[in-house]
Amino acid sequence: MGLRVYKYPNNVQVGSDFHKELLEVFNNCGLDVLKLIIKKNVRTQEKLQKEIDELDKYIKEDLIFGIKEEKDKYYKVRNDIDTKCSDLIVRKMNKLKRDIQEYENNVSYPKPPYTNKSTYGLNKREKGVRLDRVRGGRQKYKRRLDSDSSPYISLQLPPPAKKPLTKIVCHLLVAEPEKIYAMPDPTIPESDIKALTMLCDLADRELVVIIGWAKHIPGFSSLTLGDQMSLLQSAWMEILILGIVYRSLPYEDELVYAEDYIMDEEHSRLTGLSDLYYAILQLVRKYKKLKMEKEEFVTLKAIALANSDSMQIEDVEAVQKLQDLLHEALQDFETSQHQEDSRRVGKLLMTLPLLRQTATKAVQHFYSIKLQGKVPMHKLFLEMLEAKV
Ligand code: 1BA
Repeated sequence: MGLRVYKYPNNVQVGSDFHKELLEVFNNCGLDVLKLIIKKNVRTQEKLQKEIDELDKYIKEDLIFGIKEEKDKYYKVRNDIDTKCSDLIVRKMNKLKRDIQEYENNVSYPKPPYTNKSTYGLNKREKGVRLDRVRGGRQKYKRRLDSDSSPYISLQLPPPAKKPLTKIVCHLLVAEPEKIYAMPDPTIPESDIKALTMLCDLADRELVVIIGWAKHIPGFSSLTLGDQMSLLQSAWMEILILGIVYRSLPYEDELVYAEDYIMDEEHSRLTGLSDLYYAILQLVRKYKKLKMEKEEFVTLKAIALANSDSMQIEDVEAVQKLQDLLHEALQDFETSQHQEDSRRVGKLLMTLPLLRQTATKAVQHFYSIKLQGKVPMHKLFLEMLEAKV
Protein backbone atom coordinates (compact mmCIF):
# COMPACT_ATOMS: atom_id res chain seq x y z
CA MET A 1 0.00 0.00 0.00
CA GLY A 2 2.84 2.35 0.79
CA LEU A 3 0.56 3.85 3.37
CA ARG A 4 2.47 3.37 6.54
CA VAL A 5 2.60 7.00 7.41
CA TYR A 6 4.86 7.49 10.42
CA LYS A 7 7.34 9.90 11.90
CA TYR A 8 8.90 9.29 15.29
CA PRO A 9 9.72 12.10 17.70
CA ASN A 10 12.95 11.76 19.69
CA ASN A 11 13.36 9.35 22.55
CA VAL A 12 10.58 6.90 22.02
CA GLN A 13 10.96 3.87 24.25
CA VAL A 14 10.14 0.73 22.30
CA GLY A 15 7.12 -0.99 23.80
CA SER A 16 6.18 1.94 26.03
CA ASP A 17 2.61 3.23 26.31
CA PHE A 18 3.67 6.26 24.32
CA HIS A 19 5.03 4.03 21.57
CA LYS A 20 1.79 2.08 21.49
CA GLU A 21 -0.28 5.25 21.38
CA LEU A 22 1.88 6.57 18.56
CA LEU A 23 1.32 3.39 16.57
CA GLU A 24 -2.41 3.91 17.02
CA VAL A 25 -2.12 7.44 15.61
CA PHE A 26 -0.08 6.11 12.65
CA ASN A 27 -2.73 3.47 12.01
CA ASN A 28 -5.58 5.97 12.05
CA CYS A 29 -3.71 8.27 9.74
CA GLY A 30 -2.96 5.41 7.30
CA LEU A 31 -6.60 4.37 7.46
CA ASP A 32 -7.83 7.86 6.61
CA VAL A 33 -5.46 8.07 3.66
CA LEU A 34 -6.68 4.66 2.52
CA LYS A 35 -10.30 5.77 2.76
CA LEU A 36 -9.52 8.80 0.65
CA ILE A 37 -7.83 6.65 -1.98
CA ILE A 38 -10.77 4.25 -2.03
CA LYS A 39 -13.17 7.16 -2.49
CA LYS A 40 -11.13 8.45 -5.40
CA ASN A 41 -10.90 5.00 -6.96
CA VAL A 42 -14.64 4.48 -6.67
CA ARG A 43 -15.20 7.74 -8.55
CA THR A 44 -12.73 6.71 -11.26
CA GLN A 45 -14.30 3.28 -11.48
CA GLU A 46 -17.78 4.73 -11.89
CA LYS A 47 -16.57 7.00 -14.65
CA LEU A 48 -14.82 4.16 -16.45
CA GLN A 49 -17.81 1.86 -16.04
CA LYS A 50 -20.00 4.49 -17.70
CA GLU A 51 -17.60 4.62 -20.63
CA ILE A 52 -17.50 0.83 -20.87
CA ASP A 53 -21.29 0.63 -20.81
CA GLU A 54 -21.57 3.22 -23.56
CA LEU A 55 -19.02 1.44 -25.74
CA ASP A 56 -20.68 -1.89 -25.03
CA LYS A 57 -24.04 -0.51 -26.10
CA TYR A 58 -22.50 1.04 -29.21
CA ILE A 59 -20.85 -2.26 -30.19
CA LYS A 60 -23.96 -4.33 -29.57
CA GLU A 61 -26.06 -2.02 -31.69
CA ASP A 62 -23.67 -2.37 -34.61
CA LEU A 63 -24.84 -4.61 -37.41
CA ILE A 64 -21.56 -6.51 -37.31
CA PHE A 65 -22.54 -7.74 -33.88
CA GLY A 66 -25.26 -9.80 -35.60
CA ILE A 67 -22.55 -11.97 -37.17
CA LYS A 68 -21.86 -14.86 -34.85
CA GLU A 69 -18.09 -14.97 -35.40
CA GLU A 70 -17.72 -11.28 -34.67
CA LYS A 71 -19.90 -11.55 -31.59
CA ASP A 72 -17.83 -14.49 -30.31
CA LYS A 73 -14.64 -12.53 -30.93
CA TYR A 74 -15.98 -9.64 -28.87
CA TYR A 75 -16.95 -11.88 -25.96
CA LYS A 76 -13.57 -13.58 -26.08
CA VAL A 77 -11.79 -10.24 -25.78
CA ARG A 78 -14.00 -9.18 -22.89
CA ASN A 79 -13.44 -12.52 -21.23
CA ASP A 80 -9.67 -12.14 -21.57
CA ILE A 81 -9.86 -8.68 -20.02
CA ASP A 82 -12.01 -10.00 -17.16
CA THR A 83 -9.56 -12.82 -16.48
CA LYS A 84 -6.62 -10.40 -16.39
CA CYS A 85 -8.53 -8.09 -14.06
CA SER A 86 -9.51 -10.86 -11.72
CA ASP A 87 -5.88 -12.04 -11.54
CA LEU A 88 -4.91 -8.53 -10.61
CA ILE A 89 -7.62 -8.32 -7.99
CA VAL A 90 -6.55 -11.62 -6.45
CA ARG A 91 -2.96 -10.39 -6.20
CA LYS A 92 -4.07 -7.12 -4.63
CA MET A 93 -6.37 -8.91 -2.20
CA ASN A 94 -3.61 -11.24 -1.09
CA LYS A 95 -1.29 -8.30 -0.60
CA LEU A 96 -3.97 -6.57 1.43
CA LYS A 97 -4.42 -9.68 3.57
CA ARG A 98 -0.69 -9.75 4.26
CA ASP A 99 -0.79 -6.07 5.18
CA ILE A 100 -3.74 -6.61 7.51
CA GLN A 101 -1.89 -9.45 9.20
CA GLU A 102 1.10 -7.19 9.77
CA TYR A 103 -1.07 -4.49 11.26
CA GLU A 104 -2.78 -7.02 13.49
CA ASN A 105 0.54 -8.31 14.67
CA ASN A 106 1.89 -4.83 15.33
CA VAL A 107 4.83 -5.23 12.98
CA SER A 108 3.76 -2.68 10.42
CA TYR A 109 6.14 0.10 11.36
CA PRO A 110 9.88 0.17 11.91
CA LYS A 111 10.82 0.64 15.52
CA PRO A 112 11.77 4.14 16.68
CA PRO A 113 15.34 4.97 15.61
CA TYR A 114 16.71 5.15 19.13
CA THR A 115 15.46 5.23 22.65
CA ASN A 116 16.40 7.24 25.73
CA LYS A 117 18.32 4.18 26.87
CA SER A 118 21.08 5.30 24.53
CA THR A 119 22.61 2.77 22.22
CA TYR A 120 25.97 2.82 24.04
CA GLY A 121 25.43 -0.59 25.46
CA LEU A 122 24.90 -2.19 22.10
CA ASN A 123 27.57 -3.80 20.01
CA LYS A 124 28.40 -2.63 16.53
CA ARG A 125 26.19 -5.09 14.74
CA GLU A 126 23.14 -4.12 16.72
CA LYS A 127 23.79 -0.43 16.18
CA GLY A 128 24.08 -1.09 12.50
CA VAL A 129 20.75 -2.80 12.43
CA ARG A 130 19.06 0.10 14.16
CA LEU A 131 20.55 2.69 11.87
CA ASP A 132 19.39 0.58 8.99
CA ARG A 133 15.93 0.81 10.28
CA VAL A 134 15.94 4.57 10.50
CA ARG A 135 16.29 4.97 6.79
CA GLY A 136 15.25 1.55 5.67
CA GLY A 137 11.95 0.95 3.90
CA ARG A 138 9.61 -1.57 5.35
CA GLN A 139 10.91 -4.26 2.97
CA LYS A 140 14.21 -4.22 4.80
CA TYR A 141 12.41 -4.12 8.06
CA LYS A 142 10.23 -7.06 7.23
CA ARG A 143 13.17 -9.30 6.55
CA ARG A 144 14.88 -8.32 9.75
CA LEU A 145 12.29 -9.62 12.09
CA ASP A 146 14.98 -10.94 14.38
CA SER A 147 13.69 -11.80 17.78
CA ASP A 148 16.83 -10.80 19.68
CA SER A 149 16.58 -7.05 19.15
CA SER A 150 13.25 -6.19 20.73
CA PRO A 151 11.19 -7.86 23.39
CA TYR A 152 8.19 -5.93 22.16
CA ILE A 153 8.25 -7.52 18.76
CA SER A 154 9.56 -10.90 19.76
CA LEU A 155 6.55 -11.38 22.00
CA GLN A 156 4.24 -10.78 19.11
CA LEU A 157 5.43 -13.08 16.39
CA PRO A 158 2.73 -13.44 13.77
CA PRO A 159 0.73 -16.67 13.87
CA PRO A 160 1.27 -18.91 10.83
CA ALA A 161 -0.35 -17.05 7.94
CA LYS A 162 -3.53 -18.53 6.56
CA LYS A 163 -3.46 -19.56 2.91
CA PRO A 164 -4.62 -17.02 0.36
CA LEU A 165 -8.26 -17.16 -0.57
CA THR A 166 -9.23 -19.00 -3.71
CA LYS A 167 -9.54 -16.94 -6.80
CA ILE A 168 -13.28 -17.49 -7.06
CA VAL A 169 -14.00 -16.41 -3.48
CA CYS A 170 -11.93 -13.24 -4.02
CA HIS A 171 -13.76 -12.56 -7.22
CA LEU A 172 -17.14 -12.97 -5.51
CA LEU A 173 -16.07 -10.67 -2.66
CA VAL A 174 -15.14 -7.97 -5.12
CA ALA A 175 -18.36 -8.45 -7.10
CA GLU A 176 -20.47 -8.01 -3.96
CA PRO A 177 -22.99 -5.19 -4.60
CA GLU A 178 -23.17 -1.90 -2.76
CA LYS A 179 -25.52 -1.15 0.11
CA ILE A 180 -29.07 -0.09 -0.67
CA TYR A 181 -31.23 2.56 0.95
CA ALA A 182 -35.02 2.74 1.14
CA MET A 183 -35.35 6.49 1.77
CA PRO A 184 -38.98 6.28 2.92
CA ASP A 185 -41.09 9.38 2.26
CA PRO A 186 -41.79 10.93 5.68
CA THR A 187 -44.80 12.87 4.38
CA ILE A 188 -46.79 9.69 3.61
CA PRO A 189 -48.53 8.34 6.73
CA GLU A 190 -47.35 4.92 7.92
CA SER A 191 -49.52 1.98 6.85
CA ASP A 192 -49.19 -1.65 5.84
CA ILE A 193 -49.62 -0.64 2.19
CA LYS A 194 -46.83 1.92 2.49
CA ALA A 195 -44.50 -0.67 4.06
CA LEU A 196 -45.32 -3.35 1.48
CA THR A 197 -44.89 -0.85 -1.37
CA MET A 198 -41.50 0.03 0.06
CA LEU A 199 -40.46 -3.64 0.33
CA CYS A 200 -41.55 -4.42 -3.24
CA ASP A 201 -39.69 -1.39 -4.52
CA LEU A 202 -36.57 -2.42 -2.61
CA ALA A 203 -36.83 -5.97 -3.88
CA ASP A 204 -37.22 -4.70 -7.45
CA ARG A 205 -34.14 -2.50 -7.13
CA GLU A 206 -32.11 -5.25 -5.54
CA LEU A 207 -33.16 -7.60 -8.36
CA VAL A 208 -31.58 -5.29 -10.94
CA VAL A 209 -28.42 -5.40 -8.83
CA ILE A 210 -28.57 -9.20 -8.54
CA ILE A 211 -28.80 -9.64 -12.31
CA GLY A 212 -25.66 -7.53 -12.70
CA TRP A 213 -23.97 -9.45 -9.89
CA ALA A 214 -24.74 -12.86 -11.43
CA LYS A 215 -22.71 -11.95 -14.50
CA HIS A 216 -19.63 -11.77 -12.28
CA ILE A 217 -19.95 -15.36 -11.12
CA PRO A 218 -17.19 -17.14 -13.01
CA GLY A 219 -18.83 -19.36 -15.59
CA PHE A 220 -22.34 -17.96 -15.26
CA SER A 221 -22.10 -15.74 -18.34
CA SER A 222 -20.96 -18.66 -20.48
CA LEU A 223 -24.27 -20.46 -19.86
CA THR A 224 -26.92 -19.95 -22.53
CA LEU A 225 -29.05 -16.86 -21.99
CA GLY A 226 -32.03 -19.16 -21.45
CA ASP A 227 -30.25 -21.07 -18.68
CA GLN A 228 -29.05 -17.85 -17.04
CA MET A 229 -32.63 -16.64 -16.99
CA SER A 230 -33.99 -19.95 -15.68
CA LEU A 231 -31.52 -20.02 -12.78
CA LEU A 232 -32.34 -16.43 -11.84
CA GLN A 233 -36.07 -17.06 -12.06
CA SER A 234 -35.76 -19.99 -9.67
CA ALA A 235 -33.30 -18.50 -7.20
CA TRP A 236 -34.06 -14.78 -7.03
CA MET A 237 -36.00 -14.85 -3.78
CA GLU A 238 -33.42 -17.11 -2.10
CA ILE A 239 -30.72 -14.62 -3.11
CA LEU A 240 -32.76 -11.66 -1.84
CA ILE A 241 -33.46 -13.36 1.46
CA LEU A 242 -29.87 -14.48 1.95
CA GLY A 243 -28.90 -10.81 1.49
CA ILE A 244 -31.32 -9.73 4.21
CA VAL A 245 -30.12 -12.53 6.48
CA TYR A 246 -26.46 -11.61 6.11
CA ARG A 247 -27.09 -7.93 6.76
CA SER A 248 -29.18 -8.78 9.82
CA LEU A 249 -26.43 -10.82 11.48
CA PRO A 250 -25.18 -7.92 13.67
CA TYR A 251 -28.71 -7.19 14.92
CA GLU A 252 -30.92 -8.72 17.60
CA ASP A 253 -34.27 -9.95 16.18
CA GLU A 254 -34.41 -7.28 13.48
CA LEU A 255 -34.37 -7.70 9.72
CA VAL A 256 -32.36 -5.34 7.54
CA TYR A 257 -34.31 -4.89 4.29
CA ALA A 258 -32.17 -1.83 3.55
CA GLU A 259 -29.60 0.11 5.54
CA ASP A 260 -32.34 2.55 6.57
CA TYR A 261 -35.24 0.09 6.61
CA ILE A 262 -34.93 -2.32 9.50
CA MET A 263 -38.04 -4.19 10.65
CA ASP A 264 -38.62 -5.62 14.10
CA GLU A 265 -41.26 -8.12 15.21
CA GLU A 266 -44.02 -5.57 15.70
CA HIS A 267 -43.43 -3.75 12.44
CA SER A 268 -43.46 -7.11 10.64
CA ARG A 269 -46.74 -8.08 12.33
CA LEU A 270 -48.39 -4.79 11.40
CA THR A 271 -47.32 -5.39 7.79
CA GLY A 272 -48.76 -8.92 7.79
CA LEU A 273 -45.29 -10.44 7.51
CA SER A 274 -45.03 -12.32 10.83
CA ASP A 275 -44.55 -15.76 9.22
CA LEU A 276 -41.83 -14.47 6.95
CA TYR A 277 -40.20 -12.59 9.84
CA TYR A 278 -39.88 -15.74 11.98
CA ALA A 279 -38.67 -17.85 9.06
CA ILE A 280 -35.94 -15.36 8.11
CA LEU A 281 -34.99 -14.98 11.77
CA GLN A 282 -34.53 -18.76 12.01
CA LEU A 283 -31.99 -18.49 9.21
CA VAL A 284 -30.30 -15.53 10.91
CA ARG A 285 -29.93 -17.60 14.09
CA LYS A 286 -28.38 -20.53 12.22
CA TYR A 287 -25.77 -18.31 10.58
CA LYS A 288 -25.10 -16.44 13.81
CA LYS A 289 -24.39 -19.73 15.51
CA LEU A 290 -22.02 -20.68 12.70
CA LYS A 291 -20.49 -17.18 12.73
CA MET A 292 -20.84 -17.09 8.98
CA GLU A 293 -18.17 -14.99 7.29
CA LYS A 294 -18.54 -12.72 4.29
CA GLU A 295 -16.55 -15.12 2.10
CA GLU A 296 -18.98 -17.87 2.99
CA PHE A 297 -21.98 -15.66 2.41
CA VAL A 298 -20.92 -14.64 -1.11
CA THR A 299 -20.07 -18.21 -2.09
CA LEU A 300 -23.26 -19.63 -0.62
CA LYS A 301 -25.27 -17.03 -2.50
CA ALA A 302 -23.65 -18.09 -5.78
CA ILE A 303 -24.31 -21.74 -4.88
CA ALA A 304 -27.98 -20.95 -4.24
CA LEU A 305 -28.17 -19.57 -7.77
CA ALA A 306 -26.37 -22.47 -9.42
CA ASN A 307 -28.30 -25.02 -7.38
CA SER A 308 -31.78 -23.58 -7.83
CA ASP A 309 -33.28 -26.75 -9.41
CA SER A 310 -34.97 -25.07 -12.34
CA MET A 311 -36.95 -27.52 -14.46
CA GLN A 312 -36.07 -25.60 -17.61
CA ILE A 313 -32.32 -26.06 -17.89
CA GLU A 314 -31.14 -26.79 -21.44
CA ASP A 315 -27.49 -27.57 -20.72
CA VAL A 316 -27.65 -29.57 -17.52
CA GLU A 317 -23.99 -30.48 -17.72
CA ALA A 318 -22.84 -26.85 -17.85
CA VAL A 319 -24.94 -26.01 -14.79
CA GLN A 320 -23.50 -29.03 -12.99
CA LYS A 321 -20.02 -27.76 -13.80
CA LEU A 322 -20.88 -24.38 -12.31
CA GLN A 323 -22.19 -26.07 -9.15
CA ASP A 324 -19.01 -28.14 -8.86
CA LEU A 325 -16.81 -25.09 -9.32
CA LEU A 326 -18.57 -23.13 -6.57
CA HIS A 327 -18.74 -26.15 -4.26
CA GLU A 328 -15.01 -26.58 -4.72
CA ALA A 329 -14.41 -22.90 -3.94
CA LEU A 330 -16.33 -23.22 -0.68
CA GLN A 331 -14.55 -26.47 0.18
CA ASP A 332 -11.12 -24.91 -0.50
CA PHE A 333 -12.01 -21.90 1.61
CA GLU A 334 -13.02 -24.06 4.57
CA THR A 335 -10.01 -26.35 4.21
CA SER A 336 -7.66 -23.39 4.39
CA GLN A 337 -9.50 -21.11 6.83
CA HIS A 338 -11.39 -23.47 9.15
CA GLN A 339 -9.25 -26.50 9.74
CA GLU A 340 -10.76 -26.72 13.21
CA ASP A 341 -14.14 -27.83 11.85
CA SER A 342 -14.02 -30.40 9.08
CA ARG A 343 -17.82 -30.38 8.80
CA ARG A 344 -18.27 -26.68 8.23
CA VAL A 345 -19.04 -26.98 4.50
CA GLY A 346 -21.74 -29.52 5.30
CA LYS A 347 -23.18 -27.28 8.01
CA LEU A 348 -23.37 -24.36 5.61
CA LEU A 349 -24.92 -26.40 2.80
CA MET A 350 -27.45 -27.87 5.23
CA THR A 351 -28.91 -24.40 5.73
CA LEU A 352 -30.01 -24.26 2.09
CA PRO A 353 -33.25 -26.26 2.52
CA LEU A 354 -34.51 -23.71 5.05
CA LEU A 355 -33.54 -20.93 2.65
CA ARG A 356 -35.51 -22.62 -0.15
CA GLN A 357 -38.50 -23.15 2.13
CA THR A 358 -38.45 -19.52 3.30
CA ALA A 359 -38.15 -18.19 -0.24
CA THR A 360 -41.09 -20.32 -1.38
CA LYS A 361 -43.21 -18.91 1.45
CA ALA A 362 -42.19 -15.36 0.54
CA VAL A 363 -43.01 -15.80 -3.15
CA GLN A 364 -46.43 -17.24 -2.34
CA HIS A 365 -47.17 -14.45 0.08
CA PHE A 366 -46.17 -11.67 -2.31
CA TYR A 367 -48.01 -13.40 -5.16
CA SER A 368 -51.22 -13.23 -3.16
CA ILE A 369 -50.52 -9.56 -2.40
CA LYS A 370 -50.16 -9.01 -6.14
CA LEU A 371 -53.53 -10.71 -6.75
CA GLN A 372 -55.22 -8.38 -4.25
CA GLY A 373 -53.97 -5.51 -6.37
CA LYS A 374 -53.53 -2.96 -3.58
CA VAL A 375 -49.74 -2.69 -3.66
CA PRO A 376 -48.05 -1.19 -6.72
CA MET A 377 -45.23 -3.36 -8.04
CA HIS A 378 -42.51 -2.72 -10.60
CA LYS A 379 -42.16 -4.75 -13.76
CA LEU A 380 -39.11 -6.86 -12.93
CA PHE A 381 -40.44 -7.87 -9.52
CA LEU A 382 -43.82 -8.78 -11.10
CA GLU A 383 -42.12 -10.75 -13.86
CA MET A 384 -40.12 -12.76 -11.35
CA LEU A 385 -43.16 -13.41 -9.16
CA GLU A 386 -45.11 -14.65 -12.16
CA ALA A 387 -42.28 -16.85 -13.40
CA LYS A 388 -42.03 -18.55 -10.05
CA VAL A 389 -45.64 -19.50 -9.30
N1 1BA B 1 -33.42 -6.83 0.20
C1 1BA B 1 -38.09 -8.46 -0.05
C2 1BA B 1 -36.89 -9.07 -0.36
C3 1BA B 1 -35.73 -8.28 -0.41
C4 1BA B 1 -35.80 -6.95 -0.16
C5 1BA B 1 -34.57 -6.10 -0.21
C6 1BA B 1 -30.12 -5.52 1.05
C7 1BA B 1 -28.24 -3.68 1.86
C8 1BA B 1 -30.21 -4.94 2.30
C9 1BA B 1 -38.14 -7.12 0.22
C10 1BA B 1 -39.96 -9.41 -1.32
C11 1BA B 1 -39.37 -9.22 0.03
C12 1BA B 1 -39.26 -10.44 0.87
N2 1BA B 1 -32.42 -6.09 0.68
C13 1BA B 1 -31.13 -6.48 0.57
O1 1BA B 1 -30.83 -7.51 0.05
C14 1BA B 1 -29.07 -5.19 0.21
C15 1BA B 1 -28.13 -4.26 0.61
O2 1BA B 1 -27.32 -2.76 2.22
C16 1BA B 1 -29.26 -4.01 2.70
C17 1BA B 1 -36.99 -6.37 0.17
